[in-house]
Amino acid sequence: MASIEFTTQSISDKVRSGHRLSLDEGLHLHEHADLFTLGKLANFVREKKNGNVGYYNVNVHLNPTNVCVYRCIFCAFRSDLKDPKAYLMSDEQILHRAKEAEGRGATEMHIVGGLHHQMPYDWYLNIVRIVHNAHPNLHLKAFTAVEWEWFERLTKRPVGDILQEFKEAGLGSLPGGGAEIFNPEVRDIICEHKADTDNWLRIHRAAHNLGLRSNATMLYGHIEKPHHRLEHLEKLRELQDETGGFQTFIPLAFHPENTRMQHITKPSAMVDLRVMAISRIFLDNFQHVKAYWVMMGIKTAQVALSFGADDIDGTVVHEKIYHDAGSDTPQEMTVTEIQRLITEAGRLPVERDTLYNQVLRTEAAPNAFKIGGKLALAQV
Ligand code: V47
Ligand code: SF4
Repeated sequence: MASIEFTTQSISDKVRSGHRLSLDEGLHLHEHADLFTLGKLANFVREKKNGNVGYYNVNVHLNPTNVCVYRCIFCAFRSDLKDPKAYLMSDEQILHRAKEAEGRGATEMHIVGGLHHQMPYDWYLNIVRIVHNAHPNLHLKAFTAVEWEWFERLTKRPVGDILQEFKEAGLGSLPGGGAEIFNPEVRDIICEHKADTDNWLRIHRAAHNLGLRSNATMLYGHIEKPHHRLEHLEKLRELQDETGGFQTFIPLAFHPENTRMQHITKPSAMVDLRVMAISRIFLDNFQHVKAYWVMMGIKTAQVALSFGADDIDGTVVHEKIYHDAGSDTPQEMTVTEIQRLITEAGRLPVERDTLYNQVLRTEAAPNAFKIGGKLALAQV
């Protein structure tokens, strides 16, 4: 076995002098550094990139159907076609949600769902088209790489063409879901059949090449091992070197309730913070790392703002994927609550739009907004 010629101290010095970590160095830190050393180092990187800002956004989720041809064993959201819990939203229901979103002052609608056995490609395209036509100021962050790959299968067309068609219909960017864990053996167990790692990366590359930004996620705390996490992060870092198109990385903790992996214990706050910190340190070419409070819980998300995260996502109305899997976080938080929890964590709350431009509002008309520019580090 090769001797290990680094220590936590030597790796920390490397990070502080702005150098990139190798996979082995990242793994060493993830497995051996004590939590506070890891946190301090992640906080160093976080403040270097984003100063004291804690970003949030005002968004709503739309999950147009829970019917899904796939059977990921970590998923509590999906339903069979004939299951009593199966649903499929009508155009009217979708438009009602979009109107409600705009009425609440949302800047973003996050659209993801199941791959319905019977719905054609045009049904998905129509969702983006009708919402965009009725509410052009709402940024549509829609469909994971798994869904885009499904659209390729439905149409037999290349994803570049499909993304272009959706872009013309009003698509704004891509969310980061569907990445799960890139290791093929683990992936085959937890989400057999759906878009594999090469396809997930290929689709994000195609989006970036069209000027569409996207996010990236990693599902942890199930059957993966720490080295699978580092391999996953390394693949994302490589693609980001190539395209620069990722905006935010979001580590997602596995929620076991109502899934086929119910026997697994949900990751502890310690694991959540460790994964958050190593992600921030390792992904040196990602500007943002998000502590998705719906998944982490509000209290851990607050601490995560000092363990690498600079963003806690949004007010998040109508979220189903985590709540079906037993998340006991509230269905939504008001802007005042979000601002309070960021301030309590010692950070400066800044509302952003999906593309990290500052959102400007007045107290007199809080549901109206203007989009400012990007924050310069000197301002924060
Ligand atoms: O891909 C599903 C995960 C993802 C469970 O881009 C689960 O801004 C834990 O990607 N326990 C979808 N995780 C959600 C997602 C996301 C969320 C917030 C923001 C953004 C963004 C993206 O949810 C799926 C899967 O990895 N997931 N079931 C579960 N039981
Ligand atoms: Fe379907 Fe997505 Fe659930 Fe997998 S995670 S079963 S693709 S809805």
